[in-house]
Amino acid sequence: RSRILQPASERQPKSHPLTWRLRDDGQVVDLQDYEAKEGYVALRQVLEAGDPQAVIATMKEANVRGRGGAGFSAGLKWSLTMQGPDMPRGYIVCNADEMEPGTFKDRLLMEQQPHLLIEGMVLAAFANNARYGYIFLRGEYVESARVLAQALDEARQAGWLGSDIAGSGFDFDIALHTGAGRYICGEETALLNSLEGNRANPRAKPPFPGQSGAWGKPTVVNNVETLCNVPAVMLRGADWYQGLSGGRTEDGGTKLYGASGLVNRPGLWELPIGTTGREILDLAGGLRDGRQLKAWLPGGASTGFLLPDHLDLPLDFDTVGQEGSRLGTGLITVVTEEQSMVSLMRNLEEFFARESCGWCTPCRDGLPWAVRLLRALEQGEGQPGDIELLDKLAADCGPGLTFCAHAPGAAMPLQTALQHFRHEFEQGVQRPKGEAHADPIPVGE
Ligand code: L3W
Repeated sequence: RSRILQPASERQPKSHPLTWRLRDDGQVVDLQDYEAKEGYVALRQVLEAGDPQAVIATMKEANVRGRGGAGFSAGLKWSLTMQGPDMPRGYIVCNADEMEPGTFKDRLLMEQQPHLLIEGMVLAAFANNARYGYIFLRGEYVESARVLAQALDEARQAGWLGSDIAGSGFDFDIALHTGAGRYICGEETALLNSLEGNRANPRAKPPFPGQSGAWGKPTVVNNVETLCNVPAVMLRGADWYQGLSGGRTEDGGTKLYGASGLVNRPGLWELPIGTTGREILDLAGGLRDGRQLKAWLPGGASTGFLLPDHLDLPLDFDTVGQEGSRLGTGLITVVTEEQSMVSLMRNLEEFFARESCGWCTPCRDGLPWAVRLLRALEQGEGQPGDIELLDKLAADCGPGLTFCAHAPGAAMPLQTALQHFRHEFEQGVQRPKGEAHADPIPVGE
């Protein structure tokens, strides 16, 4: 089991909401450990106060933005659920279907801090008048499943889940649901269809899940990391949370940032939101064997390529968005000078094409077409017009043209690769058969 989410370094001071309760030995924080470090104190206080609207107000004030990648305000989302005496009690769904390439933050949180997630979900349930919760967990995360199942039992036995939680009269329980290995299940409405036992096609929005979600009831869907921020926000307040970013950006709190690819120490660190790519790559020990950085993805495959010139930008939701990319999951993938952008894009688009649910034409037909063109360019067998066709296929997958963000997510790295590294694609046109680019490093299959 990976232990790269480490506590107690000078960069992870005790104030950090996600990591300060971690054990030094990297083992699971069980109920006893968790309670010894103010675990479930926030929940007890909130239940005693008995004011769900106050919880939502604090979340809004703290401006906790969705850590799954989109950055939508969690407090605002909670305030939009259909509530009231005539409404059925709905659901809290934790999106733990972590499958974004290069992303492993939610796995480490669940493997090491399961009670943090459980407490966050009960707090969310209280704020949103939910009766049941589901953790929709990526099926391959067998260690997370084992740890979570044990923690759910512990919480139930201690009275933090079930009927009349902490004597408050509030009832809430959580079921662990494992997925079957489809990236599209991380899209919230496809996730809900899958949870209901249907094919995982995304649904049209609106209605948003808060209005009509699982089984037609009001449903809040939040990412693991988002929910794990809730206990500390409730314990220490909105001003404290805002202050954690140290004025680097208008967003509050910390973020799990990481790096993978050809870096010396791939890893994951909790840092003030707005930390720069340069600081993160420094923590990762720089690039391996003195390689030079050519480009980087700030947060998974469905973000746009940034350049070395962007390394000093604060990595927050809005700044990265202004640079033609998006923060995404905050786990950086580096691309070095020796790597072929055409091979890399062929690899990424194969992933996106394979994971398309097939519901919308630009995604179902456009992505495999893009893969065929990229394979030809990679082999130096591209035809004149192929690059313009790639431009068009990517544009046809743009925002608003498909049911969900899968196709726009596939288009963004392709469009930015074509924008910044067009010459590499041009090299693949009309080359003598079988002659590939100079020394491309295989990207992996
Ligand atoms: C109520 C409105 N709710 C928006 C809610 C919406 C959803 C959230 C974000 O994610 C992202 C992509 C990549 N009333 C609302 C509303 N909402 N308007 O806000 O919505 P949206 O549409 O901006 O994005 P999305 O389709 O939920 C797509 C990011 O995902 N991505 C993928 C990451 C993958 C993982 C993983 O594997 N764990 O996180 C990578 O970049 O940024 O923007 O809840 O209902 N008017």
